[in-house]
Amino acid sequence: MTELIGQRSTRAWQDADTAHFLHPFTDFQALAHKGSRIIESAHNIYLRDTEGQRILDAMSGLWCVNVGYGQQALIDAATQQMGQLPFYNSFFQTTTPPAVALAEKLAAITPAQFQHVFFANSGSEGNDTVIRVVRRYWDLLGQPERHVIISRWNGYHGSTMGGASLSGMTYMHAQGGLPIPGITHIGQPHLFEFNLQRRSAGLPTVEEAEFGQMAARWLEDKILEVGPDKVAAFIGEPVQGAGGVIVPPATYWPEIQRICDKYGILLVSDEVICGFGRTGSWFGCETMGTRPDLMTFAKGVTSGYIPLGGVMVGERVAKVLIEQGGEFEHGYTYSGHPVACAVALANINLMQSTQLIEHVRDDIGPYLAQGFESLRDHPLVGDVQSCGLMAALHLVRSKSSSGPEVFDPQLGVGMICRGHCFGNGLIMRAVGDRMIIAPPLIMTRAQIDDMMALIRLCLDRTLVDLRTRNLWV
Ligand code: PXG
Repeated sequence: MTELIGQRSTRAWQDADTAHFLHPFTDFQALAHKGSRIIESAHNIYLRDTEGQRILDAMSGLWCVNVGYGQQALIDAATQQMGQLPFYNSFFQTTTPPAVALAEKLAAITPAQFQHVFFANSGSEGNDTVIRVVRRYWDLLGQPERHVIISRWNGYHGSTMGGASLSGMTYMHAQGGLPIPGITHIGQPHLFEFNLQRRSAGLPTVEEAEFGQMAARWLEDKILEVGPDKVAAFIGEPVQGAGGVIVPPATYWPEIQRICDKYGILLVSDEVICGFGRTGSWFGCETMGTRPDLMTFAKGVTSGYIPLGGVMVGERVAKVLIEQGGEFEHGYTYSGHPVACAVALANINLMQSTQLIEHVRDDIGPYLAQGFESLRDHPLVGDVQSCGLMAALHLVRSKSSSGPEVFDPQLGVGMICRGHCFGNGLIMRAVGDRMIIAPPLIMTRAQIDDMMALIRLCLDRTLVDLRTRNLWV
């Protein structure tokens, strides 16, 4: 491999990177000025860059390397399948053993209503498939006017035209005339932000349980506004990932389920981040107690070793597509790619044989939650949330008795903190001033201890830095 790619200095890689590679979600000029960090290898939970620095990857690549780096079973599965059959399609009444075996395995590990899967290559493609499936379902039932899909502001569902439209990121919509028609958004169940707004409006704050119900009822308001006979589906992430690890109150999802049931609206759980153990169950909907009709997955299905995504189609929908649908005019060249499916199977088998879900649910999930709770005493930490192996802390300017006060977003305090993390060998993501992690599920308690110590160190350095810059009073 290194023979094909060749050895170069960090600088040489950076120059070629700038000359030819347009990175995703990147200000190209700013990156050209700064130069990329080049990640060369990885093992377990650690990355190594071309400068020889070891970095604790508390983001699992990008929310995906659930089993950690260097798992031989996944490498062997890919190698074996590459040799035997690197590719064949599943379009013209053909199939391949890895795709069939994975479909069967997914039917076994997902909630009982899921017996069928449609394969894609990413979460974005999975969510585009969701739009196609949902609209086809209502067409087949003779309700073609039921095309509106409700999503949430600050939810993330991908970057294709469909995925970005479902996403509630206004800065994405601003580029390219999005959302596409028939997609509308409601507020997110973000208690910290909601209460900040209440306080600044001079209104009393709201308790968590009450807020969960309130935020769910925004869905009912929207359904009534659009017209119940026009709404096809509601989509949401069990815990919002890219939006900043926003864990909804326990009262939120049961109320959402009740509202979907009341109006006969399809419930779509976007499990691209929450699936495959992240929340301490196989799927986030199990942690949150919902019964989705469709479930998007990607990332953790292969632990990111190779691209694969898809949609689990519940029997309510599958029955209609199969029995009444005729040909479904949708699919991707690589739907059911045999190498990706073989790696996914090895990944799921490894998760089962090592009882990785139980490890998160019973041991390190609660242990991480404890660690994060202990950060509440830090002067910069105004809020803490966690669920399974994902967690967030909100950086604040002060914590007076009347409630936390946030920094001016223009100051980029989250990015300053992220800089200290990078500098100290820790990958932690900043979403505004919310610092988030989603580390590999294989972490041991000792590794969590090391990570927590690093996080505290980086918070301390951030505080010193803010004082030096006169941003902390
Ligand atoms: N749904 C969810 C819930 C996601 O988190 C997608 C769909 C799209 O998946 P693909 O495979 O098309 O990227 C995602 C992806 C971030 C970040 O900055 C998060 C994602 C992707 C890129 C960046 O946290 N999540």
